[in-house]
Amino acid sequence: MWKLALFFLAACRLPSAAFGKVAVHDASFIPDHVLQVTYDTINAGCESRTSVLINGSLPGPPIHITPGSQTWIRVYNRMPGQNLTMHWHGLTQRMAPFADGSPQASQWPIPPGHFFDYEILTHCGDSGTYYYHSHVGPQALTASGPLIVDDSPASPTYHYDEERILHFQDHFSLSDGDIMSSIMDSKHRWTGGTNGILLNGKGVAAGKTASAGPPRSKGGKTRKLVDRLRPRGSVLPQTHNDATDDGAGCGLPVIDVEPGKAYRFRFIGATGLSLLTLGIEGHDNLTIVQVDGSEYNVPVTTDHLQIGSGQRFDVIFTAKTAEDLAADGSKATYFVQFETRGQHNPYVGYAVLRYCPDSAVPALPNEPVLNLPEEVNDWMEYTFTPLFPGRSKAPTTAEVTRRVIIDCDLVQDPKTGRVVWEMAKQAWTETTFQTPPLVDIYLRGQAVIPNYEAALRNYGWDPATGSFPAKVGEVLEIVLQNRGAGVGRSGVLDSHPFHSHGKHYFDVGSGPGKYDAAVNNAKLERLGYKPISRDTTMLYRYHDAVAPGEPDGWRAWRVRVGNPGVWMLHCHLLAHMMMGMQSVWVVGDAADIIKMPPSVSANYFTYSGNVMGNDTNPPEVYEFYSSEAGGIERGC
Ligand SMILES: [Cu+2]
Repeated sequence: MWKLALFFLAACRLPSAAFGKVAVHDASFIPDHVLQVTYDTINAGCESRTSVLINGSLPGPPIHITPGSQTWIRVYNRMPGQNLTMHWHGLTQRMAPFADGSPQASQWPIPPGHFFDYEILTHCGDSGTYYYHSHVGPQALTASGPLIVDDSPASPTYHYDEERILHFQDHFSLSDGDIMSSIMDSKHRWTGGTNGILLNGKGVAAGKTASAGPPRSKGGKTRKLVDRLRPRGSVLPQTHNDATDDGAGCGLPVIDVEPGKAYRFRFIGATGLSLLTLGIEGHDNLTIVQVDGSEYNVPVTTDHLQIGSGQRFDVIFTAKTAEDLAADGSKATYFVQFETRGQHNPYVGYAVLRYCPDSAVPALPNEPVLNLPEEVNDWMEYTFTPLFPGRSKAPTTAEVTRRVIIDCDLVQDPKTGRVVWEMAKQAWTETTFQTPPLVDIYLRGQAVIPNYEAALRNYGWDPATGSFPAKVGEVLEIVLQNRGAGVGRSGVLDSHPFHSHGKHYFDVGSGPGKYDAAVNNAKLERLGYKPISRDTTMLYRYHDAVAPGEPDGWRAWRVRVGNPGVWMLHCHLLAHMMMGMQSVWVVGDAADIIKMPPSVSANYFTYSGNVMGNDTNPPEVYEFYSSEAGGIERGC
């Protein structure tokens, strides 16, 4: 009851002009998209696996939205015994921080049998490639799908004929539950790495062959589930069934192209573990035009890509002409080769780039067709730079007002005996906070904003709340730094794709050893390098091991703090996240955060209640304030 009373207090403080229309989010509300999340058996990588699925498919259906628009996506949790959230990876949820999808940070997770209506508000500059995924436990291994903010038809940045989505996911033979228990076990038995890489839900796991896959499932459970759950009008990513296709995710994925056409390939690194290096046989013309959505870079042409978990690359690819193909022995298919890096058991996978839809899909090659580089640490460092420098204002060295060094340590928790990953001496998991800070701030206001002064004395985070405060307007330099592991005094190092919610940062480089601001600044000056904004970049491993606690390897970001809300900054490897490699940032004061269009609903404030709705019991009618009038750019 007190919570409800406080809710009304908080709501009443809000200027009514901040709200747009009031929508009632009951069963009568018609969202723009519906995602149904289930835990079900699906055939993938030539194995049968029980997985968290979105609309019954792997990956989930692509969602296309337009820039400068408001979109409502209803997410149902139809899994028994598992919580759920959905995160819109890479999209700045600046106008709807309550809908960022981070469990125990921006929202209570969605309990079984409930739904949450997520609001997505795009700006004109948001066109690009994103994806959505669960943010709970290991669910994002399989529960992800492409999220595309289309170009504005009036002013496309590039002209091309067609698009293809290339959505990469890890395939584990172990179940989610086994992965969880091995990671969270006090002995921390490592799961042994990925068993395969799926492209648009298809692939061949290590040791499997396409022909050994399970029987066609047209009449089976999976296919029926897909038919039942797929929303009307949704389409699956554009790979196509092929001769080796058994209809169940086993076989070589095929990307169909036509001679002479220009394509936009949208590469999505939706892996939960793997860093991939990939190339296309006979084609060295991969022209990268956009990285991590939203900002176009000066085009860079390469013969191979490197995609970490959470990263996206948009590539303009001009297919060979009919004459080119004739000169190449009338070849109609070329292999796409992708390889994992940094794992004990490397995996080499293939897809087929096919020029003629009638052509047979070749068998798996016995030998790799490409000789892809082993080295990963220098790929495209200090290279991507904004295509529209006038729109992109990376902070200069002189503008930085505060530097936060986040040391990354693998240590044994003395209390639990568990092996944990710490960021700045804190391991944060979904169980660290009792109440999601954003919910708490709506309920209790400034009293629960982290103490800035205390944070300055404690590695950047406030010991009382556990979160990192940041003031709107300050210019942060955030340095993520590896240190030799303390566990067993081993000094081992690992690599981490670091991802930030809330606002893209400018990536100002990386290197071995300990971060030295003066040296990196001199390098930026010498190169005349203009950084580009990103949301996921790699902290690399430069050595297998160093002395325990010794810094070795850094990644530096700069950001003008804005977008009040509660945002996560974390490693994107699911195992590392579950082991604590996450941090929660509170941007702005309570007044900044609460005055953001909040979509306040009583159901947002309680977990055991209805979160944002309940479709198992009679639907409750509740008011849902849309942030429509909150400054969104309309109709780009
Ligand atoms: Cu990591």
